Amino acid sequence: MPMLWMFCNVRAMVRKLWSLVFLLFGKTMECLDIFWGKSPLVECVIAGIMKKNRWKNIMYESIAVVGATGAVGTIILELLEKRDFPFKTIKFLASKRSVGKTLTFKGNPYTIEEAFPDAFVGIQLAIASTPDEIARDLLPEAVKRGTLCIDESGYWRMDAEVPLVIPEVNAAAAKNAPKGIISSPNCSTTQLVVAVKPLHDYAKVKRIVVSTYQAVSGAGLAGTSDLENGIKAMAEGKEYTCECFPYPIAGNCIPQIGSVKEKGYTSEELKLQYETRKILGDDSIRVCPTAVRVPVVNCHCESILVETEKKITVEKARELFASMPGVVVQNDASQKLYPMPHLCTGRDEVFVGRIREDLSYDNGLAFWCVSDNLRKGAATNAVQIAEYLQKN
Ligand code: 2RA
Repeated sequence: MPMLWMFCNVRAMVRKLWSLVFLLFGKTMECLDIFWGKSPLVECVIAGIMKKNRWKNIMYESIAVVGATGAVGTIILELLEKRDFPFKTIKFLASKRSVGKTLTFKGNPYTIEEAFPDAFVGIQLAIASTPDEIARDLLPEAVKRGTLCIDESGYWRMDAEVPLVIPEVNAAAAKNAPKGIISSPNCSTTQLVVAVKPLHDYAKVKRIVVSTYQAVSGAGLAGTSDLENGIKAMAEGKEYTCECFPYPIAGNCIPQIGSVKEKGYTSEELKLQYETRKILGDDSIRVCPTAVRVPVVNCHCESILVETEKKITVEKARELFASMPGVVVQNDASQKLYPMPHLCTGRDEVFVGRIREDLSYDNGLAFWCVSDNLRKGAATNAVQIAEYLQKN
C-alpha cells in the first residue's frame, strides 16, 4: 500500500513538472491537460473560463492543397507548416504539368498528384488556388466526394450560397456553406475591407473611392517574370516580349486589370464593389474603383477615400484602425513612416497610414493601405478560414 501511494505521488509530481515545460513554451491548454491528467470535467470548466471551446477543436484526418505549385499555393504550404495546422495526412494536387514533381513539406518529400475528381476521395478539407474554370469544374466534384473546399479563385465568390469570408470581418459566415465551398475574396478587396470594417462599424461607410496600385505577383508567376525580364531588358537597352501583360510593365503603369465589363469598369474593379458589399452585408455602400498594375514585385497598395454618415477625425480613425485585428497603423509622415511594399512583403497583416481628413468633404477620410497580396490577400486568408473552422 505505501508503495502504491508513493508511486501515485511520484507520477503526479512528474506530470506536474512536465506540464510546466509546456507552460514555458506558451502551450497553456496542453499544460493544463497534463497538469489535470486530462480530466474532461476540469478541462471543460477551464475551457469555459478561457472562452475557448476545446470540444470543437478538431484534427483533420486528411487535407489537400490544390494548385500547390503556384505563387499562392507555395505560400499556403509555408503557412500550414509554420502555423502547425492540425491534420494527419496531406496531399498536394496540381495540373498535369506538375504531376510527378516532388515538393518538400515539413522536411518530407511529397509527389504532386493530378487534381482530378477522384483525387478528393477521403479528403476532408481542400484549400484550392486555381484558375476560375478549374474551380468551376473541380470543386463541385470534390464536394460530391465529401470534401469541404476553401477556394481562392474568383468563380464562386458572388454565388449566394457560397460565403465570402475574411476571418477578422465575418468569420462566422464560413459555417454556413450549403454548397460545401467557402470563398476567399480577391486580394484587393481583402485589404480594403479589413481596413474599412472598423470605420463602417463606427460611422457607417456610405461611399468608397479606391485606386489600387497592384503588384505583378497578383498575376501569378508569369507576371513576376514579365517584370524581371523587363527590368533586365531595360538595363541592357533591349526589347522584350511580355508574356502576361498587354504592355511592358517595367517602367510603366497599366490602368487595366481584368476584362472590361459594365460602364467601362474592369472585372477587377467591379470585384471591389460587389465583394465589399457582400462581405460587409451592406448593398447600400457605393464604390468607385480604379485598378492599376504597377511595376512592383509584391504587395498591393490602395489609396482609399471613405465617406461616412458620422465624422471620423484622424485621431479617432487611428484608434479604430489600431483596435482592428490584423491591422497595423504606420502613420507619421513627418518621420517618413507609412506602409510601403518593400516593408510589408512577407507579412500577414494589413497596413494603413497617411490618414487624413478629406479636404473636399466634411465626413470624408483618406488613407493609404498596403498588404501582401499573396499572403493576407490570398494564402493567409484561406489558411485563417481553415483555422477558424477547425476551432469553431
Ligand atoms: C491581380 N487581384 O492582382 C488579382 C489577382 N487575384 O491580378
